[in-house]
Amino acid sequence: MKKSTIKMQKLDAKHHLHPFSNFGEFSKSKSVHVIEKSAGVYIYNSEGQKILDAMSGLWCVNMGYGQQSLIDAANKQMHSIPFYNSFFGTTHPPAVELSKLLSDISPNHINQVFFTSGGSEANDTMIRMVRHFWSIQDKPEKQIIISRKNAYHGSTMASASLGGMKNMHKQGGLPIPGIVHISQPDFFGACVDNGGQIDSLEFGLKIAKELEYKIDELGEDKVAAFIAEPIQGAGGVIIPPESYWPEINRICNERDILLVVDEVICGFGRTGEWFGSDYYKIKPDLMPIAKGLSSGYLPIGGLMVSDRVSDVLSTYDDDFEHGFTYSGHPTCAAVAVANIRLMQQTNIVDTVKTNTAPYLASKWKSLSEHPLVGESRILGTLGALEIVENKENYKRFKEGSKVTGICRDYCFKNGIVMRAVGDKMIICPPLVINNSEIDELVEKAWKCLDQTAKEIS
Ligand code: PXG
Repeated sequence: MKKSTIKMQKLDAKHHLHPFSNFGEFSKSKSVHVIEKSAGVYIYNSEGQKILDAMSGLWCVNMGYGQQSLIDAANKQMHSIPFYNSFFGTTHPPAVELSKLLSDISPNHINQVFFTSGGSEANDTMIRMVRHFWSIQDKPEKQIIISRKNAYHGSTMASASLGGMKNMHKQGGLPIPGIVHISQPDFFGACVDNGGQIDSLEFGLKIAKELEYKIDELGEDKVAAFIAEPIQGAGGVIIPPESYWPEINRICNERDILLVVDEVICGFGRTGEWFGSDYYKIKPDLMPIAKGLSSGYLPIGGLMVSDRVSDVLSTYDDDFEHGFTYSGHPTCAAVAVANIRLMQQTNIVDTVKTNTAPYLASKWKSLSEHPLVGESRILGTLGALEIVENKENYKRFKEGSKVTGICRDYCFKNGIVMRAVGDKMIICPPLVINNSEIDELVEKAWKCLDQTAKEIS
């Protein structure tokens, strides 16, 4: 290993606290991967190894690495005005242009955006805005937000409370009051619990109806909103059965609650449509966005607001007491503008729909023939493999057997990044991945599965 790599690893272990990491273990291990360079769908570590990034950084580098127009946009904006705020009656051209572009590409009834630095802040903003929305209408008791188990909506106190991750709730006294969780539409998980295949459409309906029962139980006059990701990402790429979203739509239409569709992962082309809401024909009242908005080149997020909500908010004759220093940060906004323009110019969303997603699906599905794979599922460019001990009866490996951790380590060795989430291996490659890179991705995934199977046998 190069001396410079070892030095970097030592310094990192000593001074850098990493997100979602075991601090004690990390500071001792000194084996962190140092990522130095990138191009297209590849990253390069400090040893010069070329690695196919099948996770788009962290579900965000949708347009791939090294896009010159994004780099130029940041450079140009830094020269004119790198930062100015959008408080106290000021704005700047990139924030104006980005708001307009977002209104153009989002569903017709959504025409405004409140900017944040990322998805967590977008979801915190959502909670305050939703409660304010009801309060303005003399319904201050409509406070509760219904979310789902195993959802991920961020890491701040409020967004981690919205999320349904048990391990996160264990730390820091979460969830905060006024947030309740119902089941996730985890079809494969239900097959595992059942020891065999169940009917997916019936299952989707059953899980969706939990929302209706929960609203009845709590009282419609107490419930402010329901939040969900179109496809759960960090929870393990949980693609709901086809019956799920139409039923959720029906329930939200019939009840007086707001529907919040968290587009932080599913937005910006992931499903072969601009938003997951377009794919599933959902009509959101609010849409948190981030990640793919700037292809992750600079941190920016936002809360997209429908006419229904903004019409009410604008009747309030005082301030909405909320905002961040970096709301609408000019340089971040300029990069997001360049990113969306590039997406439009290259017609990437259509390419995903007509070529990338179908080709990736055909290849990814072939992995279900591997002895370790109980299911391979994919929608757009979001894919998961369910790793099982026995495919016939949906039997999982014993808890703590770390099979997916072993597979993830082989991925790095073989020059590919995939994520291990519980019993799942997941992917979310850049939208710009081409067919031969998809071939490489799937060949490497097969090889890693083989090596894992050999090691555990
Ligand atoms: N909503 C969703 C659906 C997300 O996936 C957030 C909100 C929060 O965004 P910020 O920008 O505040 O991180 C996310 C973030 C993982 C992982 O382990 C996923 C996310 C973040 C970090 C790790 O898969 N998603």
